[in-house]
Amino acid sequence: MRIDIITIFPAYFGPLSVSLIGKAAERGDISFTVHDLRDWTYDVHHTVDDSPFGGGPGMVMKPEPWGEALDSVAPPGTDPLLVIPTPAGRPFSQRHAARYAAEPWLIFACGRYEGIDGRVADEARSRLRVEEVSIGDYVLAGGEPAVLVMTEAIGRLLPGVLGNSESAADDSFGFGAGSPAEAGSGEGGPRAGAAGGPMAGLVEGPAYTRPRVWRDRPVPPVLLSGDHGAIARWRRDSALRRTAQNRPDLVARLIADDQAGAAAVGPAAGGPADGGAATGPGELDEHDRAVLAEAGFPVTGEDVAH
Ligand code: JD8
Repeated sequence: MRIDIITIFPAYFGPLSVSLIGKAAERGDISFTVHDLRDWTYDVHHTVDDSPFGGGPGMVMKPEPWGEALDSVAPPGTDPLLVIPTPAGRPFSQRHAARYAAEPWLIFACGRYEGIDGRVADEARSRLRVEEVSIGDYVLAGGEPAVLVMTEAIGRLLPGVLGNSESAADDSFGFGAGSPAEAGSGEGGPRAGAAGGPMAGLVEGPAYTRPRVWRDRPVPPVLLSGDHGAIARWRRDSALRRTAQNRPDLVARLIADDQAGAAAVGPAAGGPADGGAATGPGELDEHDRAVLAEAGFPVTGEDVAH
């Protein structure tokens, strides 16, 4: 994968040379090129900003340096995906990360000040695929930190980047029935669904390692049992409880998907009268519903059946 980054703070991306992304770059799995936007300015001050038309606080990034930079980095006839971080963008999610990881070439445009003149994205859309994304509902001072976040989320999904002890298969927020290709183009984050791993639509529970007892705190005994079925069940329960505690929005989506799913396979849809053993990933089984009910999310099978 090729990644180009255009910024007025090239030094911000030193961290790309460390940890697993740095090793991936060393191996050539990812080729990073960081461009200084000021290279496309010609006045003695290498000016990249100017005051906003219509008044208001702060400065706006001028269109000319950006136009020339994008013409140079993505010459006519090339087809990179241009990603512009902005607090006004679509919520970046694991789905975006998976879809972007399937792209051969990404360009990230890092804005600063009050943002980039709006015509730059419009002009770019006349010849490139352009996506404006936000990494979260808080305000940063520029796009650079968002690009560091996204390059890590994308890079770790590339083949060979994660060590074999790690796997992205059962990531939190694993997306559901939809393929990565659907990711991002349509609204909405991960959807617990058939294709997702055991953690589809959930956040993970806590993890433990040696010593078995630390400061009089033992590791949950089931994890030492060797009973992989019981361990998997315990981990899913732990994930359901933590998701209910910290991400009620994800539980609401799980329940909605489960009801939608059951509606699709339930008696009304000619499915087995008992709604069938709801064991598919993303579907809630009786045990899941009991755990969620105990965590404050009463989901009776009845709700699902009708
Ligand atoms: C790009 C300029 C700063 C934003 C005036 C503060 C993403 N989740 C996110 N929060 N903030 C950003 C982000 C902020 C940026 C730029 C991304 C370019 N700023 C501006 C508007 C208000 N200042 C982001 N992704």
